[in-house]
Amino acid sequence: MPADDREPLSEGVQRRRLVVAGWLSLVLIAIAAVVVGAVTGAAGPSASGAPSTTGASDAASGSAETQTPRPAPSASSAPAAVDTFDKTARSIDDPASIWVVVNKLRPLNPQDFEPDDLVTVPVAHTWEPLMRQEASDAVVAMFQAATDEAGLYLASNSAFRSYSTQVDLYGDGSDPTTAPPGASEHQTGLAIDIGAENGCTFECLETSPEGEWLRANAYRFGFLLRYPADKVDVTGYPHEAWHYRYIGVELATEMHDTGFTTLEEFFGLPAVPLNT
Ligand code: DAL
Ligand code: ZN
Repeated sequence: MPADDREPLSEGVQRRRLVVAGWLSLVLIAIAAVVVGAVTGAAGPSASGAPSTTGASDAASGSAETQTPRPAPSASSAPAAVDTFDKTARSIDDPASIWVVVNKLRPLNPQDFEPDDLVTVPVAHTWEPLMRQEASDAVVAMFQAATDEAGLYLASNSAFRSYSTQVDLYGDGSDPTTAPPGASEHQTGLAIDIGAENGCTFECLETSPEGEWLRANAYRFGFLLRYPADKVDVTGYPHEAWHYRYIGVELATEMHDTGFTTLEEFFGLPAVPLNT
């Protein structure tokens, strides 16, 4: 049938059709709004894990965004531990500094340096020990702790040595465990050769309970085993299980905690080969 032959719709039918069309439009708009809302919500900051810059106000408002569970932060986004230790806090060149680094490449300046606060260390000994006051106090505390904590009795075999004493000891330089005059830590008043009161001295410390206790605990009192067995080509000396150097609790603890065993490596200084 030709289109213009169709019977014209009554007004009532036209109104009903308009009403139905209107409702259909409203339903479609509502569905579209729901879909758009869902899509934009999924891509929002809370779902992406991006930190909110207004966390406090979000929490206060109790918005849907803050109620959405946030993913746990990944391991890679966790803040790294920051070591704030200041390696420049004290001089490593000044012979009066407890951080002074002395080795065959770094002799004392002046060569005949002598500390001005030497005291007698009140501990068991073979040769009367002199050390700087701060180091002496630390030795006393450490020896006492060895007794209290482990029933061990430590003794001093050598502490401060003057330049002229080191000249006598060094002789023709044939002993690889004796530093050249002017390059010995003993001259700083901060070094001590430790043994046991029972007569176990020097190499005996490598296997004795006293040596074992010192290796594990000396850092707590500010001391460092200065010439470790595995660092002879860093320190320039064979293993000396008896030679401890006072560097203060702060530095000793930092080196212990970060795994550094020589001052040369900790401060980034040139290694000293054994035959230097
Ligand atoms: N035994 C150490 C290296 C000194 O003589 O200072
Ligand atoms: Zn020594």
